[in-house]
Amino acid sequence: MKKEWWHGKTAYQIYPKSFYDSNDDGIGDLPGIIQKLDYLKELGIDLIWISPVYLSPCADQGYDIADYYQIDPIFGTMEDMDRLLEEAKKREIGVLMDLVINHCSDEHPWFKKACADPEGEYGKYFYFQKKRDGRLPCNWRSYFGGPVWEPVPGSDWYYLHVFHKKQPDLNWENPVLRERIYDMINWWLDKGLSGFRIDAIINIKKPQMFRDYPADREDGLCDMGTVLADASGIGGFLREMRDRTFRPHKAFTVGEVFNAKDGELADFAGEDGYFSSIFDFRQTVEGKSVDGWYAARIPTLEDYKRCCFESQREMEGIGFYSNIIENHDEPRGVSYYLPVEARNTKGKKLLAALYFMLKGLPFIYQGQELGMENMVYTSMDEVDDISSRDEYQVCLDAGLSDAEAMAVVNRFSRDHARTPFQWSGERNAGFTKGVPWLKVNENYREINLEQQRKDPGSVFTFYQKLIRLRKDPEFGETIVYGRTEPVLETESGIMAYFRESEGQRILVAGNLGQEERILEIDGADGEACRILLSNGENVKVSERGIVLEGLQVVILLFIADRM
Ligand code: TEU
Ligand code: CA
Repeated sequence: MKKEWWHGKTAYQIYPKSFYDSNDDGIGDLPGIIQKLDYLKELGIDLIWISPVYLSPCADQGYDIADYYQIDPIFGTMEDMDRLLEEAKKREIGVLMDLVINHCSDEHPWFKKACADPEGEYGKYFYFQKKRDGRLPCNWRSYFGGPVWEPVPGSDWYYLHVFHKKQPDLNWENPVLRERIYDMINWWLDKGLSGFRIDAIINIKKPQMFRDYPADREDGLCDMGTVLADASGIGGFLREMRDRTFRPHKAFTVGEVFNAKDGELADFAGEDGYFSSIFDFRQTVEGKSVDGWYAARIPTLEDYKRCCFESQREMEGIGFYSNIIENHDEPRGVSYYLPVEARNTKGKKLLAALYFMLKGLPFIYQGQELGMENMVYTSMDEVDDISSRDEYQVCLDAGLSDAEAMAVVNRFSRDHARTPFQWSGERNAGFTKGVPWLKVNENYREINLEQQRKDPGSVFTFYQKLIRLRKDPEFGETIVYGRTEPVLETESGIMAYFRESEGQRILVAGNLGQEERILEIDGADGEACRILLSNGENVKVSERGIVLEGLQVVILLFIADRM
């Protein structure tokens, strides 16, 4: 595999609004990120992805951009952004911004001009249609509920939005629009960004605009997943964008790609792919349902294991997935994948090691390194996220009681990940001296950085060690480039795999249950193995095998001349 500058990195997602507030208005900001760069360095991070900070009315927390060339005043100024790039560079940290180009905000000047004259120049930047025979052009359902068509006030035109109505879709079929996007991307890359995380990109290619698909709910609408499965030709757009922007800048790009079709993986993330990498969402979508959150099932650790191995196999020889256990759209990984009895420091480290050691580029979402957990919501008044609001309504429409609907929101809300970072045991978890824009999780007195930094047994310290392994001169190469070989794959309650390169093997073995387990693995005996990391008090490797306590994970280096 051709080596790339980013292969050995460890990435970190920052959700700026909730990271660190430098001026006590209750909202995290760019100067706040700058103040915490040394912290990220201490953790071992060398690439950060910053969720959107562009000018935005924040209908979808910045994923609705009103000006791609301005920083929203709640986050700071363009000077702050330049300073962030400079300070990050000094510390050898690369910065990725979020590229939201499927749609913009309805408050973007392009859209305002378009609404004033849907048939004019700017009208072609979007999708405008009129009703036909009294019906909307098609029956697609927006991701945030309701039809994708919204009337332009005071006219008989409708515009298309696959997300919220304040997020009109940009018309990628229009070459003029594409040029404006490429100009913008190059403008940012010229500033010294390392690249982008690319939002919702699969949506830029629509199938025929006037085609209805079979309704999958009583609202008569159909899921966008069905619609996109019928679209073809996205490659033309993505290749053009890559060649005009990312490639000449040697930028790293990671695509938010949910529905790549079978056999298209290399097109998206191979050596000559549209992107450097794409996120592995197999475990994220496992158990989800077109009916909505209320019908979704939370994956078990067994499901999690199966998903990881499937993805590792699928990507082998093609490229690098970007691996996650959570992001700003998901509940906290430890609250989601771990069963209740495993939601403790030991279980959190188990999950950390199992995902982090997989082949690919690991992304840590802010607070994950502390083992931050889900909130407990008792009323919708405490919930901000538009997707949670929509899904709550879907629950009620499906006949669930308020209490049942709240339970669903508690399982899946995007706000779980968006609560302020827990820096310390001080008021508001040390995130702000003002009033935080979103409630801080009450558990900040037990779970916070200040305390974990001092504790050699903390989740934070464990993540630091995991990150260091990736950079180890002796075996880091194997962790970055080695093949993944599942072992004891059919044994339930165990997730174990080798990372193998020439002359070196590293075993990652985790006990997903509470009872002691003994793993018989060829070549594993006390002398032939070196313990690189474990979350247990003692690691017993003997002729009998590897003894794992409940929830124990071990990372063992098999010494070459004994193999
Ligand atoms: O998400 C795209 C997306 O398709 C899913 O995340 C999903 O629709 C959503 O989480 C429903 O709960 C990206 C961003 O990550 C997300 O924050 C934005 O809301 C969305 O795009 C629109 O820009
Ligand atoms: Ca602030």
